[in-house]
Amino acid sequence: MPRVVIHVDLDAFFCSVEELLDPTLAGTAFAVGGGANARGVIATASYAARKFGVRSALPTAQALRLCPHLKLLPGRHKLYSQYSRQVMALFAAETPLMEQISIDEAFLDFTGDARGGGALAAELQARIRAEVQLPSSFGVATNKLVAKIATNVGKPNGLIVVPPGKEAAFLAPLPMDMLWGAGPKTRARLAELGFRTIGDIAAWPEADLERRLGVSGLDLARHARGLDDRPVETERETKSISKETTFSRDVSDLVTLRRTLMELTDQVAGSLRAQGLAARTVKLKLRWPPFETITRQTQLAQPSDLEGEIFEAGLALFKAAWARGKPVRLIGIGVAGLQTPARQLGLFAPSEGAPDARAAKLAEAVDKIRAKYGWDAVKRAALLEEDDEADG
Ligand code: TTP
Ligand code: MG
Ligand code: MG
Repeated sequence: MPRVVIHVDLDAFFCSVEELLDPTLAGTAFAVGGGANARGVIATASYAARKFGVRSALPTAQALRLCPHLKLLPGRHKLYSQYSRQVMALFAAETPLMEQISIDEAFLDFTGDARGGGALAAELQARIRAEVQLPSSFGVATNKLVAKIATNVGKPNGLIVVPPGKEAAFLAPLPMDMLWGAGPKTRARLAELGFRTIGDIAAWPEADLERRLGVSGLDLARHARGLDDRPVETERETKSISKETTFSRDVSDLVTLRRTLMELTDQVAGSLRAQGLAARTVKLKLRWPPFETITRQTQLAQPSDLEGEIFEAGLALFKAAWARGKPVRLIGIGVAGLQTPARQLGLFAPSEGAPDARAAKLAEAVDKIRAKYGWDAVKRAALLEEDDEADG
């Protein structure tokens, strides 16, 4: 049975809340964001302002050059959170299979519901409009990837249903940029190779994409064909271990961010080993001002309980998600897909002296010392180094 995955994202969310409280804003070019002096950026812009090129994350000074009559509002985040909770509660009452992925966005899994995805989405959209007075867009498909793209294609006030079997055909004519999940570097590489549409990627030999882009090339090839088997995961049922840090002041230098990520990974891996578990999935969480939170995840080739392997995967996610210099408020790393370590099963046990075996022995020794003398008795050399690294 094909899955029924619904993706929903509120339209111009912060602006829509402002408009709700001040209807004279309707149809005008306005934005929520920081001031033009200092280093203010646009959090979001009304659709009327978007016609001038005003976008999220654009420096406010630049936005005012594009649209001199732009009305700027400072933002009321508590209020936006309240509206967000109201909308999410409405979804949660309809299905336990809900995954909130940002303040205004969620996946809902309605597989097996007799009402059908299209009707359900229409009903939810009408209820958000009637009960919370906010505009939203919906995408319905057999998986998360295609559902989210359908939402984006239909925005604003959209509702697009992609029937089972039509995923690749739906994606093919769309610009490559709509294939979410690919980091800026991968996108740049793809543009260099001359790809324009998602169909261009789908038509390209998979092996060549892998050769040029590594594992992310394989993901990309699958995604371009509309294939995606990631489940809709509720917070509760995702068994995972994670650590995160909220900085007292936003941090934008790579050295600090990288070191923090490694410290957190060190704790996560230690906790995995303490429980005799290895992880298949590595997740990264980032938050930047005002409070947009993103999560990214990737699969390891083999389950691991070693900080080196988990860190490498986490750092790759970080580099794909982070634009150099962007201030970060929170960084976190987590693991999921927990199982007993493959190493102990011995099936693919690396030979003694192989890098993996050495790393495992080192980890074991570190755990012993820490058990005896405390966590800080051992610090990874890389945590002590202050050298920046090449942007690779
Ligand atoms: P989005 O859903 O990305 O954007 P949006 O709801 O404003 O517009 P649309 O979905 O119709 O394209 O983000 C939700 C809110 O998160 C947005 O209203 C403001 C905030 N936000 C930021 O503060 N900074 C950002 O860079 C982004 C992308 C969003
Ligand atoms: Mg939105
Ligand atoms: Mg959103």
